[in-house]
Amino acid sequence: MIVLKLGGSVVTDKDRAETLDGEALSRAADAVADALESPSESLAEGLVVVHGGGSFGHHNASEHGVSTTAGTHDPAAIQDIHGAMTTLNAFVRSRLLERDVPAVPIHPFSVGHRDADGELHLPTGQVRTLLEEGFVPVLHGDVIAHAGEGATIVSGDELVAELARALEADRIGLCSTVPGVLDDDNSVIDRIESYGTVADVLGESEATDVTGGMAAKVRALLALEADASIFGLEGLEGFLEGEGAGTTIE
Ligand code: IP8
Repeated sequence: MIVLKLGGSVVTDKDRAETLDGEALSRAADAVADALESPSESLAEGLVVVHGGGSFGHHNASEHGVSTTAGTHDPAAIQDIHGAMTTLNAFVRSRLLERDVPAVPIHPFSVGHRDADGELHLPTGQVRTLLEEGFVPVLHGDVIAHAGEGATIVSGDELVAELARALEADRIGLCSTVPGVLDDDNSVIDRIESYGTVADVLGESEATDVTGGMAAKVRALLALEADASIFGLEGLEGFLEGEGAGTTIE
């Protein structure tokens, strides 16, 4: 099966609070619907979609000083962050449903938690059952119960890694605002087999928010069994149809 992350900055307008990028979201939903019409071997075994926050959730989280490690005990803060993310989740699912993709919600706040070491625990029985019953579960970055911290943030990327491990995904796709992992000349790196080969381009010293984010993504994906790809919206349908797209991380 395939675990697909739709980046928050792909499907929302990052510059305006709680605003969709409706056109991008429709393109993504079209690509998913088209690919599901004649699914590749791994897609036929199921698709789980995870989306990030973009202009939903992140500003609420920073307003309340909540991060993946710093928690809150304020139920109003949890409501703000979770509410923004479930609103975005409903938009994502309705675009998929409009195209007859059998999308159903799973809200991580209601099912998972972090232990006192910050490790994420996400039961996947319902995801597995929904997949077997032909649904496309749609999860999202969220707030999550955290032992000793109240509730912290769980990112879409963490959920993707956890789901891919637990469900033994064949392929993982991260649909991002860039066409892949870029080298110094801004061209897409075709394949990454070890972090050492790309450490210079993704290195901490030059890390802006975006490259820092990409470095963390590449490290996390290298640690997983399944092949992963990072690509832009234009690569989404090809990826779902089984073609190589953007950068493949082995
Ligand atoms: O955009 C974060 O998810 P991400 C979700 O995948 C939040 O980092 C801020 C609640």
